[in-house]
Amino acid sequence: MGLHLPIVWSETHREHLPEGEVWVGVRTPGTEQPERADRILESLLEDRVAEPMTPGPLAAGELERVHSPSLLDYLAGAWTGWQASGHEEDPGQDRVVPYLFPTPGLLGGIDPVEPVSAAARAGRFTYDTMTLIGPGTWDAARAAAGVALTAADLVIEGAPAAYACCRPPGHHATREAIGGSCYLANTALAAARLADSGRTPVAVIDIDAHHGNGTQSIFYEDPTVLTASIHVDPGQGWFPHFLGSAAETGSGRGEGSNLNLPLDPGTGDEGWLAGLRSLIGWAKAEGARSLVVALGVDAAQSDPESPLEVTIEGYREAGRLLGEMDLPTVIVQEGGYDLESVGPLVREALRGFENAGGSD
Ligand code: SP5
Ligand code: ZN
Repeated sequence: MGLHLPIVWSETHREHLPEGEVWVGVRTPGTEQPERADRILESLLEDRVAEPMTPGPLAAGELERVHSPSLLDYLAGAWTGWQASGHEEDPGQDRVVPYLFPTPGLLGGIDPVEPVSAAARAGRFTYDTMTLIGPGTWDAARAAAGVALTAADLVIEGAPAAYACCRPPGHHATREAIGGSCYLANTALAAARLADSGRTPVAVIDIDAHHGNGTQSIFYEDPTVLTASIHVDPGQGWFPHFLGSAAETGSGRGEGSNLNLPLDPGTGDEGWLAGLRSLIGWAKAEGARSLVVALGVDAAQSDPESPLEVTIEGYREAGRLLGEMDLPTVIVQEGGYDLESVGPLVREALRGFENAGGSD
């Protein structure tokens, strides 16, 4: 018994303290808390003797593989820009929150002026009001990106699989926007790194309860990275609301390289695992040669953020099915918000993965 796959993490995640989410205009306590990653690591270390690895600093240009220079420039200065704006005192807001959004309805086809106000700049690069930026957010987001990239490097160097304990999560971040508690696209960075090493096509299989809209959009026209997501149906009132339908299949050269499987609220192990089998079957049929699992555990019954009803045994079985694919695999942490169960859920998913086809 015991987990053998390398675990990569960074305690720098603790510097990201969202201290809430502005939801329907009200600052609520928020769910994406530092304790999440600490609880996950604690559960994994019960099973493992070796220390987790921590990456060094990012090299120049690593984030530009999946993000625009303008988003990265914004994120690097967002907190100091907010401080300079005086909004901590007037009106008394200690996190970066967007004020207005340059939607197509506002712009009417006209190229927008590049805004100078900190709150307007936030609207240019943020698509919801829930993804707050504080003093340590940029450092923590870069550390999480480094965790994902390091796990990908371990696999490229020959490890059969590696687990990236990323926080903040990443699958809702797009090339040029943050949202859904995500800042940098950790899963997409790992997938791009595998693609650049020649293990194409890479399959990304996203089992977080929410649609992986950021990963989807980054690779939407890229046939070398297949993206598949199983999630609660956004069309039935769930985040990210505007994306995630089965009609989204990729475009241009990437036509046919994206697969979405929206599920009804209340779906449990049987329907969820049947759906996962179909995503796996698709990735195999498309000839996937490496795998990135976007491991959100918020589809669990115990999770406050989604209406899916997957059990801990369901997560273990999901891990086993993904392990049976027998591909070089990077497992990247995404959501999972119930502090009591988040650690055991990740541990069981990883145990299932490691024991696929094995006996211990
Ligand atoms: C990575 C990930 O799982 N992100 C999830 C983002 C979805 N958040 C949507 C939250 C919707 C409002 N929740 C109500 C909370 C009330 N306190
Ligand atoms: Zn989620």
